[in-house]
Amino acid sequence: MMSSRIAGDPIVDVHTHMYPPSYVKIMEDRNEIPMVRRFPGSQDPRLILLPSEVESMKSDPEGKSKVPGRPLTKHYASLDQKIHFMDTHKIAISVISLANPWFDFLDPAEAGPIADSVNDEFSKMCTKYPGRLFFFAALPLCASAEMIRNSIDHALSLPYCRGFIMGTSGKGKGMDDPEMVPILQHIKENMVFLHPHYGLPNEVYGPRAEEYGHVLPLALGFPMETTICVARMYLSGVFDKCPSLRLLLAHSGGTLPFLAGRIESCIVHDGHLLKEGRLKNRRTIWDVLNQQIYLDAVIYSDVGLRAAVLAGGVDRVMFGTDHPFFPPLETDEQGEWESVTLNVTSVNYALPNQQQVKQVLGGNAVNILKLERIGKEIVAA
Ligand code: 5CU
Repeated sequence: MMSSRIAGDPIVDVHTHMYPPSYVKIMEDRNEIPMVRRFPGSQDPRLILLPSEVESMKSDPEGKSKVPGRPLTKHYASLDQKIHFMDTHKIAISVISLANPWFDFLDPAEAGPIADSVNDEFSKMCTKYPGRLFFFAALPLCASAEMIRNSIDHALSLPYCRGFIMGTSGKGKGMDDPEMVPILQHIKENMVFLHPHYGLPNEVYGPRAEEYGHVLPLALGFPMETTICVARMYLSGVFDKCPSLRLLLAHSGGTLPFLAGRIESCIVHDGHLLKEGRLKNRRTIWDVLNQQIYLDAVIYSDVGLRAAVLAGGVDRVMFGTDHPFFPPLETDEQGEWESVTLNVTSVNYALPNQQQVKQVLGGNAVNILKLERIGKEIVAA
């Protein structure tokens, strides 16, 4: 593969999802989350994904008072629509990834071949737009270790693969499970994009949760899930056992930039860790943030973005959109999305100069994910 220069100052989206048609078909054939279902009162089929959505399905299975989930518009599965979205927002390059919950729910015996075939579908999409699309592959984490290793090797043989997306549940016991260590070691220095799906137990949202739509699980459950996952990885020593691991955290690290100091303080004041000798010669959570962690810029405010940059370093934060989630509700979905412009504005507002703005909007992603390495010249939009 030869190296080429990317023209101009491209905007790069590192957090942008798709459900390819074959994956939508899997969800259509299911009657548990994740699933796609039609309801009499809704024009589009509905995509029902989150554990918190199960409660409303239980109390109103026919969706008579409130249709559950979100509309499955063509933004989720259509490549033309992805390119239209990119063009509308002047995004030169997208690193696309399967959205949650990946292959976590599949029968372990089937998960390997399905994952390889979905990753091949992603690869083909990238081939149609050389240089504009790359992808993070998804892994059959519910399958055997051998199958997972084979899928890692398969994905890495695909030219536009730039790493892996995975949820916080690992092989079912979380990312601090010792069985995840050889898997993360096998991934080597390729990026792992860690993304939430499971949120927090429904009870924490209280008995009136259904009145509040998706706000609590998405605004609070997702970020806390990511934060807890990374804290567990840190406390179990995953970052030391996998020194080449590079972790890109969704939603600017959940609440990690804000809570890292508190995590550190709880560690150094913990008698149990002291007695076990685990406080000696350790890297702090700040060290790990600056050495092995990258953050996306999907945080929707300059305050959050500043925290991400202060915690991670300006050269480790990368722009994202979370498309096709967070579409505009009252304006045309084919036009500009407020969720995207808010993230662009936050980057511009939070950073002191244009050099840093360009880094976060695209330059960092090009360098970190080696997006210049394709077989031909890339012409930025
Ligand atoms: O709106 C949602 O449910 C989601 C989701 O499931 N995954 C995601 O990445 N963003 C929003």
